[in-house]
Order: sequence, then C-alpha cells, then structure tokens
Amino acid sequence: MKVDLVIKNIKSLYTLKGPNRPRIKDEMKEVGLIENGIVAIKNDKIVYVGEGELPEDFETTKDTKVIDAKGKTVIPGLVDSHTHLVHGGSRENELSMKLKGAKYLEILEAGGGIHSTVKATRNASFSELYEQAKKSLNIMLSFGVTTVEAKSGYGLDDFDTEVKQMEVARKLNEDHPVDVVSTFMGAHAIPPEFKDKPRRFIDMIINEMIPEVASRGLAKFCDVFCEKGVFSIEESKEILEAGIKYGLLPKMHADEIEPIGGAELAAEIGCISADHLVAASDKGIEMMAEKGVIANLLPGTSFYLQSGKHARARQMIEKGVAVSLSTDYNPGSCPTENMQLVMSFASLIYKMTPEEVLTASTINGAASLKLEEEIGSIEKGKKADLVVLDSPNFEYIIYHFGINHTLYVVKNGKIAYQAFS
Ligand code: IZC
Ligand code: ZN
Repeated sequence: MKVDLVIKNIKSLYTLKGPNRPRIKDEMKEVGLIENGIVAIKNDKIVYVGEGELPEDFETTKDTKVIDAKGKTVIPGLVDSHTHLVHGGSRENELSMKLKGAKYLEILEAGGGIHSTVKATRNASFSELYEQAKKSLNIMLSFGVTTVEAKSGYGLDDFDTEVKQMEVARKLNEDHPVDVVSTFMGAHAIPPEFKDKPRRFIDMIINEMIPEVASRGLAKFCDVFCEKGVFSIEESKEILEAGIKYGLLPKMHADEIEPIGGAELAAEIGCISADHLVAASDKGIEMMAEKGVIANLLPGTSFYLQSGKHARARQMIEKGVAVSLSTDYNPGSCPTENMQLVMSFASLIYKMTPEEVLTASTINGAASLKLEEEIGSIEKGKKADLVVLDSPNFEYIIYHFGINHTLYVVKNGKIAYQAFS
C-alpha cells in the first residue's frame, strides 16, 4: 500500500489504543504508549501504527510526506468538547467588577454577563461572527485541538441570532480544518423581556426552536444552563426531553455553581455528558456512574471564577464516572482557547495523573461528542488527527505549563499547523 504521510522517530507515541467507548477508572491510565513509534497515513485515515520502521507492505514514494519527530511526543488530536466558540464582542469590562468581588451570577442577574454577549452577538453580522470564531479556531488548532464543540445561546428569544450562530459553526466546520460539532443552547439565560413570564420563553424553545433546529439539521446536541436563577431542574428536564424527541442528544451545564440536583437529572435523562459539576452531590455522582453519563470538567472556568471550589474529579473517577476535559472557551467565565493550560490545571487542581488527563482530553472527549468510533485514539482505521509535541513525553506538557508545545498538527491526514522553528 502506498502511503501519503509518515510520522517517524517518535520517542513517545501515545496511541490511547482500546475500546471505542468512554474509558473509566484504571482504564483512564492506559494510554497505549509505544516507544520509538511510527505512524502511516493514507488519505485522511491512519493505516499503520507500530514500532521502529514501516513494514514492507507499506510503500513510500516521492510524493509521501515524512515528518521526522526527532525523538519527540505524538498524541491523538485533542478534543475540546465544550465551548461557546461563536459569539460577538468580549467582556473585559467585567474584570474590574470581578476584582471588587462581584460574582458571575450577580453580574448576570444585573443584566450583564451573558446578556451583554447576547447584545453583541445580535448586533454582529454573519461574517463578523465568522471571522471572530475563525481566529479562535486557529488558536485552538495551534494548541493541538482537532475537534471542537460550539454552542449557540447568544440569541435567546431572537431565534435568527441563534440560527446565525449555528450556521457560522456549520460554515466553519466546512471551511476550517478543525471539525466543529454544533449544539443548540437557546436555554442559556432568560431574556430580560421574559423575566416575568419565563414559561413563555420555555414554550418558545420547546414548541418553535427545537423542532426548527432539528428539521434544518443545525445541531447534534441540545444543552441547558441548569442553574439556580437560570433554568430549574423541571424546566431543564422538559427542554432536554423535547430535544430528545426531535433527535437532539442531551447535554447539561449541571451543578456549576449551586448544588441543585443537576447531576441526578443528567443521569435520569441519560445525558451524553453533564458539564462543570463543581457542586455535584455524592448521589449525583453515583447515579452518573450507573447510567454512564460522562463528567465533562472545565477547570479553566473554576480558575477564572476564583470561587475556590473545584469538581471532585478523583471521586468521580473512583466511582466509575468517565471524565473528559474542555476549555469552556467563552467571553465571560473562561476566556481562553488554551487546551494545554486546561490539561495542566486538571492535573494540578484535580490531582489527575497525566495519563488520566490525556485520556480525558482525547478518547473521552470524543465520547462526549459521540465520536469515539472515528476519533480520540491513534489506531488503524481512525481519522488521522494527531499532534507532534515538543517534549520527550506527555508528563512534560503538564509540568511546563501555560505555553504552547505544539510542533505539528495533522488533521484529516494533512499538516494543518506547523510551529516556526
Ligand atoms: O457567556 O457567560 N457559563 N454560560 C454558562 C457561560 C458560562 C457563557 C457566558
Ligand atoms: Zn459552558
């Protein structure tokens, strides 16, 4: 077989070889390390993964591209499975309020926060939103991210803006090397006009928006900001069940700030992932383990909110909940695209081992997006999404924090990013 791309001389090749499902407990430590590894790619797929040299039945020609990894590290492309990628404006104006002690939910309650991004997103044109999101996507790619999830939620009752966001996500998915998976999150905040009649807004989401999003194929998932003062447990349940009825897979912002039973609801509904979970109860964690709901944890957000509270990742892993990790990139509670920094935070704050962090950011992230059959590991038949890192091993990435270690990103079998050398 003629191959198109070979990556050779890999000192530490982390394949994440294993079952195509979320990895739990000690499986999260099994990263399928090959020393002196080699990978061969044809078209957009991985065709060989092994040690040393390519076997004879794989042929390189003058057209074959060769990346000499020169004794460095290769990992699967990172999956950022929770972001608010497409939005207008920014919220650095909230920083001074934060420094004086204003809390995230207080700023929201006062009409700022999400509402200020709603205004900016409504006022932005399609191409302005596209250019702003593309800039972020380029940064994500440079950090080794090859698949990203993108939520709507900055149009709210202005459904045209919700659609505009999802169409930007779809166009980026077509145009940009990074794959963009779209989530409908109309239930992100109660619009000010509906403050006294939230039921009217919820009915609009259920009866008008969800059927339209589904029939136009604008999203794969439906998400709700289930939080004290935002959407209650009962309201979230109703919205997510309406989504399920129309084929939108359920996800939740659950127990991010106040413990209101979000984890329990995620288990009851059978959410693909419950995200944040900073205040999740013991019972909620046990129920999630039982139902196989992935805990998608966002340590960058806890850092940025400075609440001093963090998701109990160790307990989740011990109880058998599969953990994934994401940036939560958004203009309010986590303005960073840096997945490598998030991985360092996860290890240092949650006490996850580097191996667990790598599993959480690749195959378990893929499972959070129901893409575990196609991406998340370096195995024959999977999409050729890989990152060459400038380090002798993965542990070094966690340790040398806050910078970008990427040398090359291979996406769909092509070099999509290369660092200056
Ligand atoms: O714009 O504040 N948490 N939604 C829920 C967000 C953060 C995004 C934002
Ligand atoms: Zn979020």
